Amino acid sequence: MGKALDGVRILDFTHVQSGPTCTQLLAWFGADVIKVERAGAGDITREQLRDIPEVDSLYFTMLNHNKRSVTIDTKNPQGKQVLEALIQTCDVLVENFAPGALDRMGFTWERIQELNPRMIVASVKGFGPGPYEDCKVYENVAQCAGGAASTTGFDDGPPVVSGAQIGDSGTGLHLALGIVTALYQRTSTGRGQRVLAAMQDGVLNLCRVKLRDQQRLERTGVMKEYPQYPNGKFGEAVPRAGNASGGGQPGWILKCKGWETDPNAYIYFITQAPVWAKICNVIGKEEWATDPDYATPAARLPHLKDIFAEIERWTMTKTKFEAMGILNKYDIPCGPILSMKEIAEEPSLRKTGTIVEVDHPLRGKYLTVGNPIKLSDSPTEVTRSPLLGEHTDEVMAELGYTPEQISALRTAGAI
Ligand code: CAO
Repeated sequence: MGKALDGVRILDFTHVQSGPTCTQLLAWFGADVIKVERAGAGDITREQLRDIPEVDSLYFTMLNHNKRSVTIDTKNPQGKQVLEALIQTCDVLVENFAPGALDRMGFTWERIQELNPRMIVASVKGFGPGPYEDCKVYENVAQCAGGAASTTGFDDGPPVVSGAQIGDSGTGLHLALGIVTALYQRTSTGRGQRVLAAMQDGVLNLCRVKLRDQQRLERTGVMKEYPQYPNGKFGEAVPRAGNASGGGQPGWILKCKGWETDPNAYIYFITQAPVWAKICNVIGKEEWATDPDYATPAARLPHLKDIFAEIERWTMTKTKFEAMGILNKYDIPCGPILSMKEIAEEPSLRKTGTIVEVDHPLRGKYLTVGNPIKLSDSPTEVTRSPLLGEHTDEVMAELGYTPEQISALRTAGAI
């Protein structure tokens, strides 16, 4: 079966996490992704957080599946010529260097346009144009600057960053959408264009509801679904809401049987209005279904703390999976707090290819997260990440270089 992006060639100048997540997705959709790395070292993540000496780390392997690797010294004049040949034959150049690095290599937008007017140049940067545009940025910097950290955590504690890599992988996703959109527009214009995904913008996009709340707060001075209501104080900015679920359906994380020893024996419980009577039945508080202090969502808001304490008395008598089984029978929305160990062992995720076992020539078998986006006409087969420079000769030959020329370029240190 063909793939959605068959025939699309990507010159992949990405490193660390944000850029590689983007090009990995494009590779899974069928693009030919040629990753350019520095000879001898390569993407810095190859050697970061290593669990096996001298073997590409899981950090690298899990972000660079289905790609080819070529090593080119982009500062060597002959290396630059090879890059020019690649620019002329690729559709998209993706990069997440520090601001200005591509220009310093000599590959300005104007130069790239001269070489290939159809080329789409896609970049991840920490910030868009503005006071911080020259800064180098990593995941947690973006979470802090994009509004995630100030709105995450508990009211009486410091800002908290999330385990979800919304700054890096989140921005990689945004960039991938920008790239396929630009490819689509090129089918009618024939022209390439620049695509920019700034990490601050990507995080803020994912924190959209918090900017909504900022404006609600300014207008009314209070947000009744926040745990600060009715007893706590609201300040000028959106406060941290703990585990409250935001929208119109109050939720909280509750202890389950075994919580004393298992840090993940918890369940997320949502007191959704249409199933309120069923919730009351399940937890043995039938009277709450008709009591005017509890019967409507508005009446319940000032009592949420007591309500969740009462529900927790019930969840603590069940394991999170037993509670799930019972609550789902009544369509009461809830979710077990799953550990990474439980997720890794979950058979249904293996079956759908969301968790995949991959074999690597040096590290052996390991688990990775497969393509989370499933296309019925473009199935994903996850293949291992490339060794450093594994495909240099192959790609050079495709560009028309003879074995003698390849060997001369190698001697000159260009590749
Ligand atoms: N041959 C020769 N030189 C190469 C090369 C190659 N194949 N590939 C890269 N280089 C050079 C670049 O030209 C650059 O040189 P100059 O600084 O002299 O112009 C240099 O390597 C380093 O690039 P860099 O500044 O991007 O790398 P860094 O490790 O110093 O910074 C990072 C890393 C991530 C902070 C920075 O790239 C950045 O801010 N990127 C944008 C935001 C981003 O993606 N952040 C997420 C990272 S994941 O948490």
